[in-house]
Amino acid sequence: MSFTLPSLSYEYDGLQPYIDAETMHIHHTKHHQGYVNNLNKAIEGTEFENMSIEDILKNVDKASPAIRNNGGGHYNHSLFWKLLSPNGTHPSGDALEGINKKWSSFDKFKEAFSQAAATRFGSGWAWLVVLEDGSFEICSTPNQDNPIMGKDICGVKGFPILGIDVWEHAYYLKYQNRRPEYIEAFFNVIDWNEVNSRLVQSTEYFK
Ligand code: MN3
Repeated sequence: MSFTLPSLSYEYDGLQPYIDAETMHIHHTKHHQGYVNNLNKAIEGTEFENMSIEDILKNVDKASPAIRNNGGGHYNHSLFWKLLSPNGTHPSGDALEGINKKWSSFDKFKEAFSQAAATRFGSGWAWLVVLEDGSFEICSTPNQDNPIMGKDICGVKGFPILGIDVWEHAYYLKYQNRRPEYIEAFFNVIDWNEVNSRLVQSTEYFK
């Protein structure tokens, strides 16, 4: 089995003015495609060859650095594209309920999430995760690591329902060193229906 680059459900210029077309084009066709190609090479002839991408990440402690980095890269970006939409929505449903329960308001959540994303040193991701008991946490990971890789990765073992890529390749053409502006813009293109749908998927993950 080999992994393939998922297509986007919107055009490269669909997220403008918040995320520019050139960044989206390079990010998808060069960066993500690179993770896919390198992952396929790295798993060839190994015990990971026929595993799902989730299973690869869950067993990452047994994997080579190439599998970890490129497997994480493939999973994270596949997730990221689906969380974005030209028609960004307002937080709603069970996701909003979980956010209010933990942070008492959406604004407080947004502040905490933005802080985690802004202060991740170097390249990485910030996440909103749901834990096995249904409660929410925010955490961040370096490189292409992901919360489903294990508890020691993110401080908690949770299933990511929202994530933001804070590698410079995700924002540098438009925002240069102004990562906080990119994080603020990101909130305009989140598809909260997808966040809610991942929340539903999380029950399957914890089974
Ligand atoms: Mn990226």
